[in-house]
Amino acid sequence: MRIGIVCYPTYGGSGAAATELARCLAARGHSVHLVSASRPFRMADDTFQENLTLHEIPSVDYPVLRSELYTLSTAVKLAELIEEENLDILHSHYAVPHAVSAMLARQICPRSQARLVTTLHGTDITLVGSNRAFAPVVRLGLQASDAVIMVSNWLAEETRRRFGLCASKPCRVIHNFVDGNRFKRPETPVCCRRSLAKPDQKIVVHLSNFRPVKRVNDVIRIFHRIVSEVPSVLLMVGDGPDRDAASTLVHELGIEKSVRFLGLQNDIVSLLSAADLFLFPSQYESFGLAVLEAMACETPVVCTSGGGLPEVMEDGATGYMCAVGDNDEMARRSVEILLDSAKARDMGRAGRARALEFFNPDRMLDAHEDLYETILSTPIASSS
Ligand code: GMT
Repeated sequence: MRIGIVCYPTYGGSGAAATELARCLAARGHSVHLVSASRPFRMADDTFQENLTLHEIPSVDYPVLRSELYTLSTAVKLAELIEEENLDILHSHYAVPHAVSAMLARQICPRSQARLVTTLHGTDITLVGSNRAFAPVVRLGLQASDAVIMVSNWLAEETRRRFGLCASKPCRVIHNFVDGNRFKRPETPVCCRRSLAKPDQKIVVHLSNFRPVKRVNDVIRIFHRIVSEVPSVLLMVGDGPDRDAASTLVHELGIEKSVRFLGLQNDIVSLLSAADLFLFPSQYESFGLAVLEAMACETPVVCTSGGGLPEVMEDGATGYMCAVGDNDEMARRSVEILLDSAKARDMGRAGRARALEFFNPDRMLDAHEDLYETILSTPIASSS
């Protein structure tokens, strides 16, 4: 199949999931065109891959025109691809504005038979792209799609509740996946461990885009309790709007010697593999790709049970899930894992086993191919 995939390039789960999908579909022999405003961070390594072409959406720099034109620039780029590459499938990741750009692209190319697929990732539905006024735009994008994918059952339910998905098109849950060959703890301890912590210190890692939904101040408060019982360091990986507030709290609590803000990092596998614990106290997650990647690296997880996280984690087996905001319990469970190496090892192994069994690429790629074939054999969605 000839498949176009459009996603955000910046650090975040939807861009990561879309890039992994593009890579794996290309490896299966499909001709894949990945479209993004710049090189997606998960393609930071420059390795050439057969069947995979990257297309950059040009930015508009004429002074009269404003940055909102991203929607149109994307539509124009997608329309070019539809024409030039004769795409069978145009797959948007994150509804706003990609699903609408894809709809416009197909309207620009009325003879095209390209089918539109939209994968919803979470905040495009729950926060409606961070602005409630965009709800009608999301609805339009969903109506124009020939199929809709949601990354968890929880998100499917949220989407139904807020947008009442129609029965006239395939709407499927296809979970995110992790490539266990790349997300794998090395047999010898990762070398960065030595530079990150003293030999007697445990390493706790948090990785996110530091948005309010991640509750990064809870990460700091939980760690404050952990470090009073277990010699440890906290690595804060990522960046975002709540980074400064978290840094301020670190200073207020007097734990600045034990907390490092590492910013945006590409070598996530090394950091997750160096960790003794992955801490993720989110308000909710539609899925929680970072949790899955930590599990694949055999790192036990302490997280909340918000949103779709219970579909990824197995409480008591791959780590612990606690109520949102119950920092005492998350600290208690973290200390329990950090002080019991055998338990930490068993939970890490159970996490990897679960990741490989239920979230392996083959299973999810089969589900994507099946969906693509289904919509290619049915008429195009009428609302576009
Ligand atoms: O809102 C974010 O955290 C970013 C967002 C994204 O687009 O990167 O993440 C969402 O999509 C990820 C990939 O499907 C999921 O793993 C995250 O759980 C989801 N975030 C939320 O639901 C808050």
